[in-house]
Amino acid sequence: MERTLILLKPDCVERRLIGRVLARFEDKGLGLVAMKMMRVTPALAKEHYAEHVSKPFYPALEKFITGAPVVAAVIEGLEAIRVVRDLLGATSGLKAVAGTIRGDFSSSRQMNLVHASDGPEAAAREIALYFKPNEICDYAPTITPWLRAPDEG
Ligand code: FUP
Repeated sequence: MERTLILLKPDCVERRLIGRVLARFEDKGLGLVAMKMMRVTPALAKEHYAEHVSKPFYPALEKFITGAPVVAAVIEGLEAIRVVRDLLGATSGLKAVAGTIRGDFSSSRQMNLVHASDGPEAAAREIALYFKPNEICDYAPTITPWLRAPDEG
C-alpha cells in the first residue's frame, strides 16, 4: 500500500469542484485517510515548492496557492502515487489528455486544480508538511474484497 498527498488548489475550491474531483479518486477505488481545509501560508508554500522557489514563475505560483483555501488530503491505495498522478494528467491542463481530471476541467498550467506527490520521498515529506501522524486515520475499508482479489495486495 502507498500513501500520497493531494492538495485541491484554490482554483478547485473556488470553482466548487471539490466534490467532483474527490469522487474521481473514490471512484477509482482509492481511499481517503486524512483531509482538511486550510490556508497555505507563504512560509508553507516556500517549503512545499522548495524546488521551485528560485524559478521565475514562483512569485505568481505563491500568490495563487495562498490566494484562497485549499483542501489537503492523504490518499491510500495500491501504487497510489502513480495512479493518482495518472488520474490528474499532465501538469498543464492544455496538454492533459481528455478523461484525466486536468484534461477535463483545466485549461491552465498554473491553475491545474490538484497537486499530487511525484514519488515516495516527496509523498513522505509532503504528508508530514500538512498532517500530524495522529491526523491520519488507519482503517480497513469493508469494501476492499469488492475492489480487488486477495492476491493483488
Ligand atoms: P507537477 O509535478 O505536475 O505538480 O508540476 P511541477 O512540479 O512541474 O510544477 C509545480 C507547479 O508549478 C504546478 F502546479 C504548475 C506550476 N507551474 C507554473 O505555474 N508555471 C510554470 O512555468 C511551471 C509550473
